[in-house]
Amino acid sequence: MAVDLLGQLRLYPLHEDAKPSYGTAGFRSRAELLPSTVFRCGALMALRAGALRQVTGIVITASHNPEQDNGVKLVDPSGNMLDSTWEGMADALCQAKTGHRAMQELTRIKQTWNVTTGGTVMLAHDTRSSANSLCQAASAGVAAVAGTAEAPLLLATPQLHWMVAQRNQGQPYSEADYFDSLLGAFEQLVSTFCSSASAQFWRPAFPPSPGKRQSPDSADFPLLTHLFVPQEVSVDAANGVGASKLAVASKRLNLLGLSIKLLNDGKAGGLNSNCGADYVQKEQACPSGFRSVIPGSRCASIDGDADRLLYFVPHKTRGIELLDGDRIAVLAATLLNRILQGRPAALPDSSFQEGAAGNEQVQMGIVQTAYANGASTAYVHDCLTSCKVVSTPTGVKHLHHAAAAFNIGIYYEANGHGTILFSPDMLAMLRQGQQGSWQQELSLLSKLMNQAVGDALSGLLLVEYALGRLGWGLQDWIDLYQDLPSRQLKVPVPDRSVFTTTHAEMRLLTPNALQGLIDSSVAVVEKGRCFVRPSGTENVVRVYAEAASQTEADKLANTIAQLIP
Ligand code: 16G
Ligand code: ZN
Repeated sequence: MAVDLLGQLRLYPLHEDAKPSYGTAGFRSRAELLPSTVFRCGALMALRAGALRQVTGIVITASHNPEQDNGVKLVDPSGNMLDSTWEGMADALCQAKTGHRAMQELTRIKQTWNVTTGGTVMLAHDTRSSANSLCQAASAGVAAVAGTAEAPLLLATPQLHWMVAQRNQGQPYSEADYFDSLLGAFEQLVSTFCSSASAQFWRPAFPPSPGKRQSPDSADFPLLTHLFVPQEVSVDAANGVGASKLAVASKRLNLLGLSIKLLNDGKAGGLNSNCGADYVQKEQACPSGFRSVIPGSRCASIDGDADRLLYFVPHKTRGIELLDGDRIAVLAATLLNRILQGRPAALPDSSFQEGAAGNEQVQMGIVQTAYANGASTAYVHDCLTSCKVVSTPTGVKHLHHAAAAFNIGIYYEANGHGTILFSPDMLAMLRQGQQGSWQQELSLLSKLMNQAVGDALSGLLLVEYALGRLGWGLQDWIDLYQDLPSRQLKVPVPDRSVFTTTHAEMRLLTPNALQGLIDSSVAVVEKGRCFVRPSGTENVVRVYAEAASQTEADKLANTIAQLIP
């Protein structure tokens, strides 16, 4: 039976206060403004599935935003975010003021892509109370263009991205398969490369450098540094969807000696309320619910939809030592570099040329954004010399694309969003590796790391494996470099679109003259760096400043914030 598309569009009218705009990661706003946007995204993603004859996906989530917000993340058949060539169409469709105009946009899309019928769309949602009604809107949108909406599942964002990618490659794609893939890879990595048998194997080849500092964890060096030492990690699950997913994983991880102590698991506190990765990073403070955690212990924090991960060490006061996304990228690069060089267990040592004797066939790169702490960039330049550093604008869609250009592309935003991509050529080469070889280790790491998008569970397993494999404690990781003090501010503006940027958002093109004023202020600050960029998720501009001291960084950020017209 033909569907009355116009009639359906009119059932989901654009709210008069809604101003939908496809931002850094899809549409996001207060939940009550979203039904029209979500309905239309349902239709759009069904048409994209129909046009490409593959499955697409939609996640109803507003990530680290408060509970009353919601949003929609659109998943391409590759498992990545919606191809940027469709963002303009998504905007035009969602901004159409009337059902009739929206219908015209859909007709235009159908004609451009020569598609008459929608395809299959997988749906997921986080723990927000608005999820049900918005999932219904998305399903109705899919059905309105004669597509097939699958039953919505409670999932972490990266799980759905993974499932869509697997399914379109003809691979097992259920949630159980997701856990099997990640946890199975972790189990195999630990048993093959961190067991006492493999420790014997590694020992003669990679003795510690004489006279170098040994970490507290490596007192029994060399044998024990290669064993997977039992660890406990206290994880702040942001009272979000990641809590139940981590609970599933932790049963299997316990057997390997990795014990996850779940806090902010959604049983008491509010979603992202004084907790979660965004809170921990922006406030540089311990999340709520961590009172019982012993100062100095190993902690991690994920966000409301479990695609961001940070590590931190609580101090005796409320303060923390933050190990952010930049640091996760550097840890990953160090591990991969040493695997490629066949010397995983060397101690942190900045005089050692990490990249010098690497496997030259393999091009490895780290992708950062303007927010990457200058000390992390300098460390990669100075000590990971075989690793190229590339900067892109903020947002996973930009980083992911840049990382895909390398054989091994590591991308992490400072806020903890990222993963490691292995190119198809690289994966083909790795498949030929024998049991216990570096190829097998990298191949298992490619299964551990979500290849579709940043994933907090993947990231946590990577960090734990890397530390175990290198024989490092948190302090070794912290000692790699010292972050430059920084300050972030946000300044509300009437219209953020007047702020345009270049050089991966590090410089302003407009408003005219503002960049010149920023340059003059930065020039007189020791190790000063500062940039201003419009947010892609809120109507504000963000100011980031870095300097040799916290006082100077604060002062620089405040000075620039006051220049914002
Ligand atoms: C979104 C992005 C995140 C980015 C942030 C920046 C994805 C999946 N998420 O959360 O990567 O760091 O926006 O927000 O791309 P902003 O533009 O408001 O500063
Ligand atoms: Zn998120």
